[in-house]
Amino acid sequence: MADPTIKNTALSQWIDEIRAHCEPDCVYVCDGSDEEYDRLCASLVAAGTFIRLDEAKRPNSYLCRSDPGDVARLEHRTFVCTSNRDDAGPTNNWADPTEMRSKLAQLFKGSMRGRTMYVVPFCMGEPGSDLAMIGVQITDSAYAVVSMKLMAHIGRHVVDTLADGDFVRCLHSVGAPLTPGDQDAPWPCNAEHKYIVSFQDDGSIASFGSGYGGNALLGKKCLALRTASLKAQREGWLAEHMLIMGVEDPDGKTTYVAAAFPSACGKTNFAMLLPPDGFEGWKVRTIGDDIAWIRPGADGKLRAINPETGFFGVAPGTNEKTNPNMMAAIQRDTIFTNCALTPDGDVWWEGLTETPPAGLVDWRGCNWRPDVGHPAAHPNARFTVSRDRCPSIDSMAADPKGVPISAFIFGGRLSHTFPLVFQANDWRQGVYWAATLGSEATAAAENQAATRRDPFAMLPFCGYNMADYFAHWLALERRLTDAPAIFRVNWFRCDKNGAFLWPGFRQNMRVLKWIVQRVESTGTGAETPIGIMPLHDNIDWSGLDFDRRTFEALMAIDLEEMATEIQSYGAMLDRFGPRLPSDFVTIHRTLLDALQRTPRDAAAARTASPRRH
Ligand code: SAT
Ligand code: MN
Repeated sequence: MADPTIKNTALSQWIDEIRAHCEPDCVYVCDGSDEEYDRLCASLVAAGTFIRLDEAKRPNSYLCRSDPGDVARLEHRTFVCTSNRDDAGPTNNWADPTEMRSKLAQLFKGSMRGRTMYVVPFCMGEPGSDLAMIGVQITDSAYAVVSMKLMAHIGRHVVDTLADGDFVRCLHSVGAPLTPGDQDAPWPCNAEHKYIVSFQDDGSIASFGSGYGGNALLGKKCLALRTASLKAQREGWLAEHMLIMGVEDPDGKTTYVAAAFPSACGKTNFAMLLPPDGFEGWKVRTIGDDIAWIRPGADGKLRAINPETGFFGVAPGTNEKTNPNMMAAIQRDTIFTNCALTPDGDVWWEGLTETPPAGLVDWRGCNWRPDVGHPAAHPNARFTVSRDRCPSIDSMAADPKGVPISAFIFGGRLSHTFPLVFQANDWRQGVYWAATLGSEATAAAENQAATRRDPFAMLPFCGYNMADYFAHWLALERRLTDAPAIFRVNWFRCDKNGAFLWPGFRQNMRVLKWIVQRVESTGTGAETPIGIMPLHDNIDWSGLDFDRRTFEALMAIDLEEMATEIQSYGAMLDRFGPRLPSDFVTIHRTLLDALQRTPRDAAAARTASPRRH
């Protein structure tokens, strides 16, 4: 029966249709209130899914243990369905939409038996804003509902702002129906079938079989990246896998930058960076740590919002040194997933303290000792927390108009070849450096670690042909009077013995200051074929004794090595065939020519003028 309180006809029909197909015991439309959150968390405690943490140590917080077979976003089970295979492109897992719809119809049939079907209206971006996107997630996972509450605006009020408008249909089931008398699992999921699907023909999303992270919180990677990136391409804006931060100088002037890093590069830590000693008066403020929606304004400048309201961050490695702001944020009101439990009812993970406390229970619920041969927390253990808890949150974080973006930063984890930082010579070259971004699978002890190419850090998230995405980025420049400068950074360059040359973390502020100075036309650098690079004297070293020799090793470009590196991108570019914009091929060739023409000792020789190039 239609719910009379839901005025949007399309929504009430969709709810009825899904109820009839998935056969839940009951349907519940979420109001998004704190009271509802508390009630659902209490039901998750009763079900054995959540453990309430010690109220004094970690107020209003929970630990959740997932099924050991459901611990991460699943790229090989993620599909982009387009009628024309080429529209998904060679970097996506394509599936035929008709075949996928019929496969999923079978899987979803009766999949919610014995469970509550939650209807979660949600808004990515500020409700009522032109930039926002409204979705409705139907799910049989209460964990997904409470997580969505922290990550987005949810509840019935979102349906009111929707009026008769359209919304993104996001259907999710853990795929574990119950028959009467069945004992439910603490983390129900489907061991056999997992699908995370974007139907780009009608913009809907369906996810089956998993309850974890981006597989289940459908507003995140599915809607805010895969679905939104295609919408953005059609409408002339960008949906990016980027953090957004404001850098405030001692005079109170804030410069906003957006930055993309593949996973395991410390993106969240960078978004919450605490300036080091010697940078008194400088502040970094966080707008977002994962997703940016960026639009050209009438003034020809790009403005960005973070469509999320919370953080879903990786726990291992987070500590007072790497991210004190996040440590403060997760003091309370946090959901921890797959962390270890301490005997006094708190959480622990590798890297939190040097020595693990005694008596830990690991992420699978087993007693743990340091010699058991596996970590106590899962490497992809997470915390979910609202941005309101983060001390470094920017006052503009919820501003529906967004913040003006002055620079884009792209960074990978590369032990060799790439210097600490350089500024692309122009927008086109910057797009090239972003498109050829790569990251090594592990902290490389040797120079031969396998590098995964991850264009714009969007490999698993671009909802259409990546070649069209490159073209979209190239074309954007014409619509901007003030195109942001584009930078590449690499915190991970190693010496011959595999030791990191750069201390990273808070010290990255020195690089950020140079970037801000470049875009504010006060920073100086040296011209090289790959772009503009700071010399030792161009970096502010207050509070750090970083010698010239190490800096030179960190910044050195071996022209031959770089030319070989760029040649190696040919194979990746060839995969796109004729769809690759011809401009892109020109940029590739021009760069290669410039490298091959430059005399070996000429790199970093000329000093660039302190203005935007
Ligand atoms: O699980 S999420 O997709 O939200 C995070 C990630 O894996 O990048
Ligand atoms: Mn991410």
